[in-house]
Amino acid sequence: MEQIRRAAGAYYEHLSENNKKLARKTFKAMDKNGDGQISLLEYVDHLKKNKATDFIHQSILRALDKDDNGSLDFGEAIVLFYLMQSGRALFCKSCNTFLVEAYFSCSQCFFNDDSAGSTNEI
Ligand SMILES: [Ca+2]
Ligand SMILES: [Ca+2]
Repeated sequence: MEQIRRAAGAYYEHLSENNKKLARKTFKAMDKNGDGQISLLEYVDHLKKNKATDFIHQSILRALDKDDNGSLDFGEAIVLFYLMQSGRALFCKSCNTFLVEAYFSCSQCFFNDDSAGSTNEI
C-alpha cells in the first residue's frame, strides 16, 4: 500500500492547477457534513451516485485509511482518486476484496504511458 500512496502523491503533484481544484472540489462534494473527513457513509454515498460501485467494498476504505480513524482526510482520499483515475485497482473476482498486494504500477510508467489505465492488464 505504501507504494500506491507514493504513486498517488506523485500523481497529485503532477496534476494541473485545474485538476487539483477538481480534486479538492470532489473531496468537498464527498464530505457532506464538512468536517474535513470522508466517513464510510459519505464514501459509499458518493460512489453509488457516481456508479463506481466497484469501489464500495469496505476493504478499500480500510486500505486507504492510513491513520486508521475510520474516515478519509484529503491526503488519504487522493489515493482513492488516483486509483479511480488510473483504472488500475484490482479486486478479487469472487469476494470483491481490494487486492492491495497485487497492485503493480509505478508512477514513472504511469506518467510515461499515454494510454495509462486503458491497456495495462496484470
Ligand atoms: Ca464528513
Ligand atoms: Ca483516516
